[in-house]
Amino acid sequence: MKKAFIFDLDGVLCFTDKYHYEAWKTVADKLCIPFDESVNDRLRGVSRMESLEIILSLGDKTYSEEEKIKLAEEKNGVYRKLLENMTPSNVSDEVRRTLEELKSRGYKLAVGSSSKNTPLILEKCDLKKYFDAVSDGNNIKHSKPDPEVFLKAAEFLGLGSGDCYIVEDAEAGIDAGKAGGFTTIGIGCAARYEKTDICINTFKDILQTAV
Ligand code: B16
Ligand code: MG
Repeated sequence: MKKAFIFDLDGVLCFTDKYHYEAWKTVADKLCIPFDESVNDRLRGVSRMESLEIILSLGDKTYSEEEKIKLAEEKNGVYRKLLENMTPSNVSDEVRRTLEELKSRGYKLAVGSSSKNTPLILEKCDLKKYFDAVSDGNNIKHSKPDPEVFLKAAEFLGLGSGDCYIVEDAEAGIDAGKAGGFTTIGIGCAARYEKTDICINTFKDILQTAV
């Protein structure tokens, strides 16, 4: 029997996609690069700098490292301002009740997110209290699909990858989970991905896995 669940943040516990979209669109519009929801979907679970590379590849200009860092900082500035609007109401009762039920069944819970803004999001949404460990973009060198963020989360819990489920919405996150030897649970886009081990429709379906 597994001992823990490691949750992706954006797209699983809460939804910041619209903020990422708005912030990247500000940068893309300034550079006259076409940007829409389908491009935004390709950025799920992908690090900030890799997301920028994907957006810049849709334009025809090349940028120096310095320019790229400035563009990423600009996006993050807009994004963090938007995150300030988040409140605990941005996390559903379904998510909160499921996390509480998993804890009462004795499971350890952790966050495994590519985002360097994880501490701010957890604080704004009052989510920190549910988790025994947090592994995020601030403690890793390699972003998803590399398994580092999840392996670190398991290490912080004092467990091995065989003891933990990963819950993800992004293909890059499922690839990361599989590469690390975890059992993966996919929701949203990841529930339609052929490499996902267990596909669920809605967050509380996790409870059927955790028997
Ligand atoms: P930041 P997750 C990911 O979070 C997002 O899905 C992805 O769109 C974003 O680019 C990445 O975090 C980095 O975020 O710019 O805040 O460091 O899905 O792994 O929780
Ligand atoms: Mg995600």
